[in-house]
Amino acid sequence: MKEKLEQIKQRALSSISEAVDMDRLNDVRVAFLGKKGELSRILKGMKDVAPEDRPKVGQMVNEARSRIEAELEKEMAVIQKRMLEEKMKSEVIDVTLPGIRPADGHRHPNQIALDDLERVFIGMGYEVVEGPEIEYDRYNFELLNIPENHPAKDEQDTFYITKDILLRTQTSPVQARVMETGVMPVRIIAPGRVFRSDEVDATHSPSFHQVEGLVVDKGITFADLKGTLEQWAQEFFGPETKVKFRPHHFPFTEPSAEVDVTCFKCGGKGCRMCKGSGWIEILGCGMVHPKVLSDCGIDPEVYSGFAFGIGLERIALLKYEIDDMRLLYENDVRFLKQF
Ligand code: 2U9
Repeated sequence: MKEKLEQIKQRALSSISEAVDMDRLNDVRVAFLGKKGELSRILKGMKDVAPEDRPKVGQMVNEARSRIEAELEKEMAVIQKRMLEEKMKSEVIDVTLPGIRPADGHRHPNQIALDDLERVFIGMGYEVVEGPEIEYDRYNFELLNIPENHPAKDEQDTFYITKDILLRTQTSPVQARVMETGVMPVRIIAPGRVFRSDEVDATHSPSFHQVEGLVVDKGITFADLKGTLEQWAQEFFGPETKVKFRPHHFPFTEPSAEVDVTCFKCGGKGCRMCKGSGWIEILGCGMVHPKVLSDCGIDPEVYSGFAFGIGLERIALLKYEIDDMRLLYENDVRFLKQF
């Protein structure tokens, strides 16, 4: 029996030393120590052993089991260590390899022009305010001195949702809402998308962007308007830029003007860009109509203000010398990333 046990032990130890991974090691455990394993079989055959020899045989089986278990543990630790080393080797990261660079986006020419414009006005103490694209007729037209039956309200020009709700045709309702709060003084610019029922061509789109400005305080005059717009034009188009105010009409401002700047391409000499005139029309402006002030709850005897409106696409097309507005909406990155 002693030899048989010794032989089992030797076979177990050599199987353990030959095992290459945890699965093989487990097979060895089952084969020698399992319920139906070789040592259990010896114990089951104990009935054939003489009673006086049984304690001795039991002790020998236990010794063999302890030795095999200890060897299994030792080998298990060796295999685990080796597996960990292999895993670390295979997962090694070469930190010197160049990273995978995510594709860069690019600011849209409209956004570049808007950022440049906002920077100048923020520098002059203006706040940027936004408002809803779906508006009430009251804010888009009534409060801006555009009453019922005014031609600007024509269904041909305006996208009506109901009789009283529409897609805003200008960003002026944002300023009307600010004035209505009654918090003075007001010094804001309102950039945003506007909608007019237009056919698409090189200079028109049913959806475009405006940046409107509004200043309301005690003692604001046309001189403040002229100085402000001249300052903006020189920072935006270049320090040599001159501005020219031509009389015009808007329902929400009185007096009103259109503003030209000296052509930033030829400096005013006349070229293809300015169609030989030396001047480029850039925006509309005026002193806020007293009726607009009073309808928005501001006393025109105490306060006065100026307002202006700039077509964002118009200045982006001019500044980047793009000759077709449709290019701004096609989102072809090859075009957009040139600016
Ligand atoms: C309030 C009072 C007055 C905003 C103004 C213009 C002149 C103007 C055009 C520019 C290019 C429209 O997109 S465009 O075709 N706008 O010429 N806008 S004054 O006047 C306001 C605004 C709000 C409460």
